[in-house]
Formats: sequence, C-alpha cells, structure tokens
Amino acid sequence: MKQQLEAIQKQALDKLTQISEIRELEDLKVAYLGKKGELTRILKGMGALTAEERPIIGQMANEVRTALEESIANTRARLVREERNKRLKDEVIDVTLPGKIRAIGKKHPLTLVLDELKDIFLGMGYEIAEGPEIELDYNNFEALNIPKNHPARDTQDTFYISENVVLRTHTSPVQIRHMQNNKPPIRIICPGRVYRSDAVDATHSPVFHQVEGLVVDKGVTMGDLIGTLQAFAKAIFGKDTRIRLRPHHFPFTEPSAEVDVSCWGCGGTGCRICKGEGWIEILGAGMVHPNVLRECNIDPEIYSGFAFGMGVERITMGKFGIDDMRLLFENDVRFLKQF
Ligand code: 2NL
Repeated sequence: MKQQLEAIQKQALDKLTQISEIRELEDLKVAYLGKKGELTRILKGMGALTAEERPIIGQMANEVRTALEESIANTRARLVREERNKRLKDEVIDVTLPGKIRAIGKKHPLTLVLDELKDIFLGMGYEIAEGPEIELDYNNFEALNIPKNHPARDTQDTFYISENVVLRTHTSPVQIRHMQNNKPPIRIICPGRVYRSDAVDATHSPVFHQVEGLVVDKGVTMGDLIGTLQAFAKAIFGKDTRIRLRPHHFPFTEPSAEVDVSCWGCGGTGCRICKGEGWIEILGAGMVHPNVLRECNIDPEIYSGFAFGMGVERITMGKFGIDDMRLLFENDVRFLKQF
C-alpha cells in the first residue's frame, strides 16, 4: 500500500508538469483527490490493514493528499501567470505610434462672408427672414411690380418649373411674404440662394447668393438708406470706405440707384482691381415702389420704405481677392483650406 501511495504521488506530480490548461487541472484534481479518485480508492482498502499499519498508512495518505493539493495550487498559479503573460504579449500597444489626424474642416468663404453680413445687420437691429427657393411667379415678379411680358423678366433668365412656379431669381419674394404677414415697422435682411439661367464663367453662376434688406416704417427716407449703406460699407470693407449712388431703374423701387464703394485695392485712386475707376459696384437700392407696398396691404400714403440687394459671391471675391467665381462652387479642398 505504501508503494501504491508513492506511485500515485509520483504519477500525479509528473502529470502536473505536463498540464497547460485550467480545465485539465480540474480533471486531474477530480481523478486523484475526488470521491471516486485514486487516493480515495486506496484509503478504502485500509480496512484490510493491521492496527499498527493503519495510522502509518493513514498519515502517509494525508501527506500525499497535502503534497498533491499544494502542487495543484502551484500549477494553478503557474497557469494563471502564463495566461496573463500571453495576453499582455498579444495586446501590446505601441504608445509611440503617431495618432490618427482628423481633418477639422473650415467654413466656406461664402459662409464666412454671409455670417459677417448677417452680424453687421443684426447689430443694426435687423431680423433675418428666410423663405422657399421654389416660388410663385406672383411673389417673384407680379407683387414686385414686374407684370407678365415686362422687359425686366427677360434680363432675369428665369428657370420656370411651371407657368406659375419659378426658382426664385432674387430673395425679394421673402420680403413680399414678410410684408404680407407683418405690420410695419419692418427691418429685415433676407440672405439666401437664388437661380438664374446664366452660362458659367469667371463672373457668373446659375446658382448664387444674395442678401437683400428691407425697412418699412413711417417717415423712412432716402437719407436713411444712404446712411445705412454708408455704415454697412465701412463695416464690411473698412472704415475709410466711401460710397456713391448712381441713378438707375428697378421696377420695384423709385427712385432707384446703383451703389459703388471706393476700391478696396487702391482706396479710390485707380488700380487693376477697379480697372482704373476707383469705384466698384456692389449694391442695388432704392425707395420701395408704392405699387409694391400697396400689393402687400401697406398704405404708401402712411408708410415708406427702402430696400437694397447685393450679390454675396461678388463681395466674397472682392474681400479675398478671388478672381474666378467657379472656385467658390468646385469645392476643391486645396482652395477651401486657405480661408
Ligand atoms: C441688385 C438689386 C435690389 C431690391 C433689390 C426690393 C425688394 C422689395 C421691394 C423693393 Cl420686396 N425692392 N429689393 C431693391 C433694389 C435693388 O437689388 O442689384 N441686387 C444684386
């Protein structure tokens, strides 16, 4: 029996050195120390021993059990250690590798200028009004004193969706809607995208952006218009900027004017940018035509108003020295990231 115990111990310890998984270890523990295990099987045979042999074999069996339990515990610790070392090796992270560079993006130059235009007029107490890009012929033309067959329709190169529906050719219809739904005093700007069936070149695009302004109240005069445009020109092009008005004609304003600013390149002496003129045209403006006020249920005997309109692309190109409008719509990142 003593030899059997010694054999079991030796065999179990040998096997433990071969084990490489926790599951195998559990099986081995059951096979030797479990209820139906090797050691238990031996102990069951102790009844055949003499009274002198029994305590000796009993003690020996306990020693074997203790030795096996200790070895199993050590093996378990070894397996856990090996497992952790393997994981650490597999999951190694090189913290010195360069990180992923994420492009943050930039505002489009048109957006930069639109934001600036809005800020200037918000600072003067204007509200921002917006409206649909697909408009009724009535809001885009009729209500603005441009009846069917009026020659001004030819110059607008309108995209027609149907006989009575167009892509808006200016943001004026937003102002028509606003006047019809609000009472004076009115002080709004209408920024937005507009459409004209123009061929693409360095200064034209069938899709472009406008900001129009409208003020309607009792006693609004041409002097208010000029003062407003002067303040605006200084805010956007610098404090030394001057403006001049040249008589013009729009169906929706009377009187009407085209507005020039002193050249941002030379200050007025003449250069390549202003083609030697000293002045650059940036705006159209005038006093709202009485027919337009009447069409919006505003009595022109009581109220008067001024309005103006400008092209955002033109101003953007001027401010940033961009010489081709197509650059604003091609969205080449090499161009856009400069602003
Ligand atoms: C230009 C000219 C202008 C207006 C737009 C306007 C709107 C209403 C009534 C009267 Cl609802 N006028 N808008 C007036 C004068 C000029 O724009 O050359 N824009 C680029």
